Amino acid sequence: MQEASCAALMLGAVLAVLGLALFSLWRSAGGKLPHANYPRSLPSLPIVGSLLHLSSHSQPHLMFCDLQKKYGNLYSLKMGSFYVVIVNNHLHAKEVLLKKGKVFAGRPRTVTTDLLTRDGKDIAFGTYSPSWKFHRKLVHSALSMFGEGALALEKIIAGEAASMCQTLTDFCDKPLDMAPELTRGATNVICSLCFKSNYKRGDPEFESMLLYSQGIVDTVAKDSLVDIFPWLQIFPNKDLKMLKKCVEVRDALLQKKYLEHKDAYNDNSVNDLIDALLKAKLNMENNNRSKLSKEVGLTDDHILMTVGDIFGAGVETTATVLKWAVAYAIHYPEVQKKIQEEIDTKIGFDRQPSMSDRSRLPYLEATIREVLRIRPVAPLLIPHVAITDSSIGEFTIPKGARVVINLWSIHHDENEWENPDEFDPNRFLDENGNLVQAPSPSYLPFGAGVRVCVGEILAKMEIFLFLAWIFQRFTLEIPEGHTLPDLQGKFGVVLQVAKFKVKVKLREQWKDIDLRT
Ligand code: STR
Repeated sequence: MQEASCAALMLGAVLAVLGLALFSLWRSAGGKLPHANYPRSLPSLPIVGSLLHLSSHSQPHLMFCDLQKKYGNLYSLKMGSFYVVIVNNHLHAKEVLLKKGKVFAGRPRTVTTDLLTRDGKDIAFGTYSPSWKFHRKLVHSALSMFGEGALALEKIIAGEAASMCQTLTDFCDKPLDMAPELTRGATNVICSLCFKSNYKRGDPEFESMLLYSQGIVDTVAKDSLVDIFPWLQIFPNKDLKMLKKCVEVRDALLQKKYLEHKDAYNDNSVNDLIDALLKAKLNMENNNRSKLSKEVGLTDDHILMTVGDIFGAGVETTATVLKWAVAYAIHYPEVQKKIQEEIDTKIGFDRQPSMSDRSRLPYLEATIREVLRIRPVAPLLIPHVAITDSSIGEFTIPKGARVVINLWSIHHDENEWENPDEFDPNRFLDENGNLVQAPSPSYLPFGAGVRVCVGEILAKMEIFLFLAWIFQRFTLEIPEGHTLPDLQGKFGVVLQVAKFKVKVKLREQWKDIDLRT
């Protein structure tokens, strides 16, 4: 009798284990729990997923915004075999980024980002792990040490603004593509912070950097087919070839800077981001904590990739916002005029703008906020991944789901913004012309939570100072015979601005002043 019940028990246990194994196999193959409330899904087919239902639009942020009409503001689809949830509403976005920030702090691995970051050894595209947390903390403290709040940083930005204004003066009244100048300004600021060096106009290293950076922006992390179907790598692929080439050039440049820093390293003089990362690495190794150092991955690769991130992000994001700001200033001469009037009365012509003027120039600040609203730098942020089974609102989200925050929808939500497609800095001001803290909670230009942009403060300082310097001296117009800049934008890892020419006019008040003095 006892034997029989023992056997039954054993059989029960075996069946339970088998059941559990089968269940987890079925779940990992995309099986769904019977009573769970999953987000509404676009139709999908085996292998291709929902791709056939997505092909009509070339711009994913606009397409995902449109799809709300049919599927509501939280829906799912399949990119090949990957389950993706699209979030178009600020309440859900905040639940993902803030309330459940750690649960959704994962990142997907893709062919292109793996190539760029040596399999996720960076901060932006690396998934959530002890090593990621450690690196992010390091960068955060290094950035606040050399940047934010430090007078030195303001000096660096002002120096670059002065050099930019000098070039613009030299090219006054002729059709000029301002993009390379704006990019050089942003590059030199981040170069000073990362490497303590900078580039003169036309420097070949700078020109090659412009090229490789553009190549990376054009090809990385935009859910191209090879990211959705990694097996496509076996076929010749133009984009992938270009990305590999660009990454090679970038890596050689980073490696050179890194070795120079390693050779010249001195514990008592930590001057830039590389020094700070090297110091952390050496400290760890000297204290015989190499086991820890292995665990948190403070390898040469990690340092290089982290610097590559900060450098790439510092250049591409700031330059993009500046280009959008210039494009909108040309489209809206009345906005430009108001910015200039504010600068003229609050600063005048006897001195240059400084960070302490920020609170005195609410209209400029409101314009910057409006630019970041209407053309967010990263309209889909970077995709998040659910680290465990979780939920968003009343919907079940399975572990491994990719969660895309559609910042475009959030910044163009008609329930939150009046005429969201209209460019209007006044929406950030009250009736007395003072900045309103937050006209709508539906505004997240830098993301939020554990993955919030590490460079937010630096970016805001740069954008404010560069624009204040430019508009104090110049009026920007369309050159005769040219059309207005295209405001549509081209989707990529940043929302790119199409090339356009500007006529830079030196304002009357500056005509007799030689900027070189
Ligand atoms: C730009 C090109 C480059 O050389 C290196 C990088 C890595 C970091 C990326 C950057 C890119 C584009 C903008 C990103 C940034 C990390 C954070 C930033 C994606 C690809 C944004 O989220 C907008």
